[in-house]
Amino acid sequence: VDLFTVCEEAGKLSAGEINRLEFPSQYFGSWYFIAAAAAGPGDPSLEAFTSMDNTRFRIQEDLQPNRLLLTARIRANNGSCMPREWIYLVTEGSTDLQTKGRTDRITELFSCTCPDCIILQETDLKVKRLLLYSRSPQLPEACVEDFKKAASCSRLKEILLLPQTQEYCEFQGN
Ligand code: MYR
Repeated sequence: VDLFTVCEEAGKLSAGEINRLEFPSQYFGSWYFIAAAAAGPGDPSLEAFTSMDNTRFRIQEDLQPNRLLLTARIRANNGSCMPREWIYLVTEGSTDLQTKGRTDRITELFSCTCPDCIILQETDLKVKRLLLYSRSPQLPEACVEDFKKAASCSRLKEILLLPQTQEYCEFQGN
């Protein structure tokens, strides 16, 4: 099959499997960062990730309504654990997310070809990237390949796979 066919069929980003009725609660809990894609080498979109060995995220309801608390534990290549925190703002009737304090940034959710993964597209003034997350630390190779295909069809050909050679950092109380 030619590239056009691949991109029309398998490679198209789709939000079809995003369950809007349960949104956002079906995404609560723990996630692992698997891969990221951007336009090309030197793209600032991937800069933040090049010194990471692995990252674990946790999503939960915030105390305020229509807000999600996103916490991360980043394991840097040098072994240190870096905690990070963001707040997502949820708009009724949409699965697009805004990041508190980053009004230019929009995060869109897309389906992944395996059941327990999700693709995020982050766009802001400087950045356009696709991010792949999974409920478990490893994803079947085929899902990662499909992610690469989807990225390539969105003209994002630079792929960064998280090395995941070190242990995951702990969340307090786990
Ligand atoms: C960043 O590094 O710029 C932020 C990364 C966001 C990570 C989100 C990981 C979990 C994705 C689950 C879907 C969330 C939908 C409410």
